[in-house]
Amino acid sequence: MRPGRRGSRPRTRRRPAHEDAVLGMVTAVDRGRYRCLVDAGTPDERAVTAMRARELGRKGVVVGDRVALVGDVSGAPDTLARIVRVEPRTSALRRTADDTDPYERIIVANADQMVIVTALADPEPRPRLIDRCLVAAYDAGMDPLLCLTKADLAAPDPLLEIYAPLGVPYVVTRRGGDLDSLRRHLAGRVSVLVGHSGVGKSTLVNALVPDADRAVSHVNAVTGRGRHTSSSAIALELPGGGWIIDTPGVRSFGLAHVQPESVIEAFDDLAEGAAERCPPHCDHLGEACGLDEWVADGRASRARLDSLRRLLASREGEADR
Ligand SMILES: Nc1nc2c(ncn2[C@@H]2O[C@H](COP(=O)(O)OP(=O)(O)OP(=O)(O)O)[C@@H](O)[C@H]2O)c(=O)[nH]1
Ligand SMILES: [Mg+2]
Repeated sequence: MRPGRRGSRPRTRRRPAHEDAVLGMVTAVDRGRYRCLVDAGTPDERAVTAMRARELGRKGVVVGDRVALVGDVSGAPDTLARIVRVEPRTSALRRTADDTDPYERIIVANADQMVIVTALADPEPRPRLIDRCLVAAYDAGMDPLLCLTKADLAAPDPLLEIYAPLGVPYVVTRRGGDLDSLRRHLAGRVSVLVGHSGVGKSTLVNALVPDADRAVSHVNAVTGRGRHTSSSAIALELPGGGWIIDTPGVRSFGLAHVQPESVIEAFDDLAEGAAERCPPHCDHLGEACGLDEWVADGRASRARLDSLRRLLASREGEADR
């Protein structure tokens, strides 16, 4: 292949078939090296370290991606394979750095459930961040699960009341408590943990995956903030089947890339009303929105509409205040 200047790649795709490639799942990314699990669940299961092949171009490779590997795929110490292809993703969790900077980053691929981890205290819950995570989950086509931690420090009721109209499933955990309910929700699925630093994501992972050995740290008593102990995403296999992906704490969740349509799709009762009563490109926040009438006619509840509007409004303004 001729080197070619940036942005002027030849348009013909001369991609070798790589028929001998093996498939793997990316479980961790560290400074340009990708850890991939190959032949999972078989006696040949092994972790292969790989780099990106040139032919991938600018395509990003993230935790959760299914990739095709060539070269030395033995997984022996000091060997390095090459990722030559990224399989189409079933989901992509994206965030924008902030709302005014539309540069999108994909954080995790192929997860089917977003576990929104929120501490009931220390640090204080931030409903606005929860709302934004919900929007990101609906946009990515992932099922949300609310996980309220540190119930030994504060009661979950006020927060649960806010989310009742949305019908988001939830689990409540506490120090020393059992995780049976959470385990049931995670079984057999690929779940990504998302939440502010210090809410207890890695603590959960350590309890769920016996040899995970994720570092955990204390919440600063003065600022009430976590220390961003975890610095990159990692996927770990659950003993009962399924995967859990720990991610670094987020301060905000930029949503500049999200369209209102992808949020309202998660609300069957209101999506029908929007199709029937709203003008094209309705933002569902202004005067012209037909959903108030839809609710007045008894076709959906006021609480549902208020919740939808709160989520839509959370897309606007500063990322997290
Ligand atoms: N009281 C109480 N403390 C908890 C609970 N769960 C976690 N913690 C504590 O909260 C602190 C932060 O936990 P981590 O697991 O490191 O939090 P994290 O969400 O992984 O944080 P980042 O990696 O920075 O995003 C640790 O000191 C934990 O021991 C809980 O249920 N109750
Ligand atoms: Mg952590």
